[in-house]
Amino acid sequence: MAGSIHEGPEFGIGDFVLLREVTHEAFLENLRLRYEKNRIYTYIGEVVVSVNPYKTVDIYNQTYVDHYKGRELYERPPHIFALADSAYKTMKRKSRDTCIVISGESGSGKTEASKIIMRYISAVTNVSGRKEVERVKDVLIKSNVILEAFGNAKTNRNDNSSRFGKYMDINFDFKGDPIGGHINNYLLEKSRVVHQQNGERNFHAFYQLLSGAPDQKLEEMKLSRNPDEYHFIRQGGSPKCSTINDQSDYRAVMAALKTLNFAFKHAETLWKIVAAVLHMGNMEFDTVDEVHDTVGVRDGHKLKNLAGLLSVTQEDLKKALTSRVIAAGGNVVNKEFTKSEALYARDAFAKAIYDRMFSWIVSRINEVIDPKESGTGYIGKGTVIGVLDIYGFEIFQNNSFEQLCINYCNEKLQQLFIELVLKQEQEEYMKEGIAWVHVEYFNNKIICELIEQPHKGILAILDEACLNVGKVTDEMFLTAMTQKLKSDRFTCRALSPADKTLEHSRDFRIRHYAGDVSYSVVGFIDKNKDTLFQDFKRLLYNSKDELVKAMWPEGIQDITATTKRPLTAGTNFKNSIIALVDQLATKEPHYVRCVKPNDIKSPSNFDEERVKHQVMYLGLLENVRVRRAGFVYRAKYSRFLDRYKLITKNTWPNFRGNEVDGVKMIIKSQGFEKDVAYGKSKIFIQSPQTLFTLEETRDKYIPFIIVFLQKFWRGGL
Ligand code: AD9
Ligand code: MG
Repeated sequence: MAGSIHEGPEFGIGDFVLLREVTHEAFLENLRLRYEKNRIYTYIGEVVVSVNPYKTVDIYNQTYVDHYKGRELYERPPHIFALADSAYKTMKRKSRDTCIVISGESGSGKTEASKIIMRYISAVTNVSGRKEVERVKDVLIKSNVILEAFGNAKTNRNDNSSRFGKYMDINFDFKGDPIGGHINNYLLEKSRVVHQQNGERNFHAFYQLLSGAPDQKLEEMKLSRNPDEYHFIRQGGSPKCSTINDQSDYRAVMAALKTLNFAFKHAETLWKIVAAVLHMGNMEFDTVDEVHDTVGVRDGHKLKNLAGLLSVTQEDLKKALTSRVIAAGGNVVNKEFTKSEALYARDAFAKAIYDRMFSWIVSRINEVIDPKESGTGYIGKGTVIGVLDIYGFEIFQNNSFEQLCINYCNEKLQQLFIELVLKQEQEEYMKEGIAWVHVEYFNNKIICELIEQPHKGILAILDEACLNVGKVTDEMFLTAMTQKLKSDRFTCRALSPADKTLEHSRDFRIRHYAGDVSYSVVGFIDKNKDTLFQDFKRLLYNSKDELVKAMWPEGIQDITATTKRPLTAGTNFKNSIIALVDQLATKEPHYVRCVKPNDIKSPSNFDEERVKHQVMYLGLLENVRVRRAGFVYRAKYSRFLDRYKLITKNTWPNFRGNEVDGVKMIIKSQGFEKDVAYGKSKIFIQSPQTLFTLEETRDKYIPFIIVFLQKFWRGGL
């Protein structure tokens, strides 16, 4: 591991900015070459491009930590540790809040990257070995185990796909030691609780419970070990996953719950809720009154089990599953469900209870990692490093409301990337008093607006449709969109007469920055409204289990009480993403751009087409162009002098004058005066060729310097 800008030609080029020509071919060739040599990281300036190796690469051990600790980005070959260290240094030295934004499509390695970063930060902090800080580090890392168990699932893109977005702030004290953190979670894909596409699984927790829990516990919960017995987790037809060991993962979750100080009875309740959802999926209903089309619960035993797990009475549960109370004109009437209404209500109930449990887990983790509770004695919030690991852009066979939210979120992050990277460049040039050169790039702002614009965007039209209770169908929402949206990024298949007969007639299509996605409009209104009958809320509020009760405080409300209409799921999500982006924009950003080498999870397959597509939509080439447009390289005068002083006699071995003068002497000696600009604190170099030549010249002198130093040490000089 040589400490040089070049790793040697056999490893390609460590920084894309130094490519001889900026073309897709050259970019891909370099990325492939490095990937094949297990060099999975490459820079674009300060941005790290990471290619998922799909195998264990031994580059995260202590030797590597030591190698990168406290070093500058360019001193060592590209590595995510260097980026983590850079964020850490900025946070510590400048007391600036920083953030690391990790983006890339599903399965490209974002979650792994975020964990590697956290482990690095953990490895380089708390040199004095304070016990409380060690506990904080342990808790921060173990919290992932719990969140992944309940919030990740096997999808057709990734065996451990994050089905929620996560932004985690890590707080540091003035010494630079972690003292706590805070997690914001974004929209859990709760529809997965009741339905999975072919080849996919439900959240890991379900399978972990069935495989890992002791016999006695399963008996108590009236569960069998066989996942195929449960409607909610067998629909994907693939309960086993070769890369996942549910049994040992269950034990790891139990250990993590302990580390995070979850009360034993709370941990029990979490598993009881998971079990309850499994039983709920097997609840069936029979029509009991043909005339009024009303239903009853088919199996009394199942009802009893479920009531037991939720600590509610069988009577109340039965009522909530088969009817609801409606307040009409001041009167309260009981409306019995039809069979399809009962099934719909059952699914809504299962999704809500799981979703609420997940939110509770996050809030409980937040209590545990709250810096004030850390025992480190630190009072303020200190400085933070935020790590964003959010679900990647995804295109499935069937895309629904959740995919729209996920892809919208990725549009917003891309937008932030464009703004910040360009903004940062511009600011740097201004600060240094150097003229800015404009670069053309694709700005995806129009797509963000298509989705989020107040009154006019897709989410606003959807909200409007949701206001008209019971009257508007998904199809009417589709028609409203086709009438109101005027964007070449939006098309509706139904508009084409030829397509009307196809099963996709209820699709609309968005040309996202990362590709075209067809969304089926079916279920949009329902998912956006996201209503759960008050009857269920009251049922759970009346649970004898204090945790279940605490999760449903609004169950106390009377059915006749008029309450404000809650925000829709889409608007809630939009608001939280806008708040997130605003928050990120206040911090000094660092970027990891993850690339997925193939769709078959293979460690040795570099699928040129797939990678090219990602390189294009991530705007990586534009990123290189922006960096090169003005100047490919910039460095503080002191650093430049240090590195290249051996090139001229005037500056070697020691230059005693003004640093800028020394740098100018070096540049003049090589005849590069026309290719550089002198800023206030940094030298800027325009063409990569200049930098190559400087590096080559430096390499040429190094053997002489070694001889010189050897003589010097032997006293021969
Ligand atoms: V999603 O948007 O949550 O569906 P991610 O988070 O981008 O997705 P993830 O980090 O989960 O992807 O990576 C997918 C899989 O790739 C992991 O489970 C590992 O098996 C594999 N992977 C990713 N990065 C690395 C790595 N640095 N070293 C080894 C890796 N394996
Ligand atoms: Mg992930």
